[in-house]
Amino acid sequence: MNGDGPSIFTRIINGELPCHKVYEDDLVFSFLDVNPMSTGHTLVVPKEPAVTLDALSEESAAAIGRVLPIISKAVLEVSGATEFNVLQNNGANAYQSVFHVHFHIIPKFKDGGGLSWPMSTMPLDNEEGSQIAAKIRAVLG
Ligand code: DGP
Repeated sequence: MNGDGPSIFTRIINGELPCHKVYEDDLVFSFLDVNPMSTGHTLVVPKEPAVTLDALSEESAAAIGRVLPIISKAVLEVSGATEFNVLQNNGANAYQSVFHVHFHIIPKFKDGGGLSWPMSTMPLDNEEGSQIAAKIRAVLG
């Protein structure tokens, strides 16, 4: 749920809306993206309707983690790609448009087809890095 009733992905999972399904188990559902960035662009979605990854249960996260490599391998075999990106957006400002956790598997082709990546060339400041890493370690316990 995201405040406006079930997400579009929950409705797909429930069979209320059509999709090109590629995989399903008790906790995970996977289907082709309706606006593919390249041939074979596939979404892997927990059935649990968490909005963002940080809100997902460990059980669903483990289930997703188990199948991501397996589905990726199948997508590569079918698309003919040997390289791919796994992308996961959280929050509108981070380019999330469907507010139900999902992972994109996006085959990358030599001709440029697939995801473009705006790589940073700004080096991490060593002192700032030490402080941030220490704070994250403290939160993780
Ligand atoms: P994101 O920006 O990370 O929230 O990506 C959402 C993706 O979901 C986007 O690539 C398009 C896809 N999508 C949105 N609505 C539908 C739908 O109804 N069916 C399918 N198959 N994909 C959808």
